[in-house]
Order: sequence, then C-alpha cells, then structure tokens
Amino acid sequence: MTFHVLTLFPEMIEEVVNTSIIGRAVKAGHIAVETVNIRDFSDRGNGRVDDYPYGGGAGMVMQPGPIDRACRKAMETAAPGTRVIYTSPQGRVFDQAMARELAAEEDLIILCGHYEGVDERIIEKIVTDEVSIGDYVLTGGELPALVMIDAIARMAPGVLKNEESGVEESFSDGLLEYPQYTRPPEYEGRKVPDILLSGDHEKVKAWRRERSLERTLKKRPDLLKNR
Ligand code: 4G3
Repeated sequence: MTFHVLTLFPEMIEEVVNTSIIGRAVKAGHIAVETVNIRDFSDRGNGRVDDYPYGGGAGMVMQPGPIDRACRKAMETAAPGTRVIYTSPQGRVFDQAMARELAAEEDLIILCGHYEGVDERIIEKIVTDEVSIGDYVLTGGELPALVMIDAIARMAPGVLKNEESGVEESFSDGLLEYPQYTRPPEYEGRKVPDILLSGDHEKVKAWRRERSLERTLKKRPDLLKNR
C-alpha cells in the first residue's frame, strides 16, 4: 500500500513515517509513503502557493493550481481511481471502521491543507473524501494525515508483528482494551489480579472480556449503543 501525501511540509511527514513501527514497515517494504511538495508546483517566481481570500477577511487561502499539479504528479504512480482524501475540520469524522475500509486500498492520496484552507474549487475537482480526525482546529493537515496513515498502515499485512497484533485491541470488536500488567507482581502494595498468575487460560480470557465490557460501560457507554 502506498500513501501519497500532498503537503507544504514534506519533512514533517517523512520524519514521522521513518520512526518506530511505521518506520520499520516502510523499511521492510510493507507500505510506502511518497510526499509531493506543493510548493514545487507554484506558478509564481517566489514559490508562493497562497493568496488573499476573495471577499476579504483574515488569513490566506491555498490556490487551486499548485495543488492540482501536485495531485497529477502523485497520480502518475498511483492506481487509476485512487481516492483523494482532504483533511479538514469539515470532514466526516475518522474512526476505526473508516481506517479498516481505507486499508483495503492499493494507493491513497492525502491532501494536507494549510492557512484558512484551500480554494473550494480544488475540493470540488479532485477530492473524493473529506475527513476530520476530530472536532478541533489545527494549524495544518499534516498531523491529521499522519494520524490516518498510522491507523491505516498498522492494519496492512506484515506491518505488526504477532505480539503487536491489532486483532485483540481496543475497537477491534468495538470494546475498550482490558487492563494489562507486567512484572513486578506487586508494586507499592498494588497486586496483579490473581487470575492472571493462575495459568488458567480460559479464566484469563473470561476475566479480560468482563473487564473490557465493564470499562467500556463506565468510560465509553456510547460504544455499546449499537450492539
Ligand atoms: C482545511 C484538519 C484545513 C480547513 C485540518 C483548516 C483540523 C483538522 C485546515 C481548515 C486542520 C481535523 C488545516 N485542522 N480536525 N487544519 O482533522 O479550516
């Protein structure tokens, strides 16, 4: 799977995707991340890609031309029909189900907006999916793009090792994760629950299921609504 990221800050994307588990997956060839610097497609001598908003008001708006050309560059190596995601607070809110759906794609193009956003005509022309990572405003779309890449890439074949496998984690069956413990068996008077030391795998499994349900009911009852 290849992520094509259209951005004014490619080094911000590259730094993160070359780190930790995602970095390991890139090095192993399980996924690829290609950045396209929108500034390289400026049609002004000074390399600028933003301008004042028609009608007045604060801030700047990204011009459609440079984004259009950057996207065409990405499409040269992406499969025909590749989805183009625009990260914005106006988008559909990203969740685990959306991550799972997007993980089935061969390529994804992600457009990172800046300033007060991008010219509306580029959204109409090239964007297939407008996605938000939550109800707050950031200075740019790079962090949302990285959040989505991480959530999607960890489900690609080969990315997680067996012991890191996402199968039993939070949200995989719509529940929160059960509590985890490691050594020592007692820390400052707080004991690891006896059942986890018992070696009875059936009992451990049942205990974990109960704790997941209990925790979900207490912390995120909204997750139990549609089940
Ligand atoms: C477009 C995404 C982009 C319009 C982007 C601001 C938050 C999110 C931007 C705009 C962003 C999010 C850049 N902030 N919640 N900032 O996913 O008003």
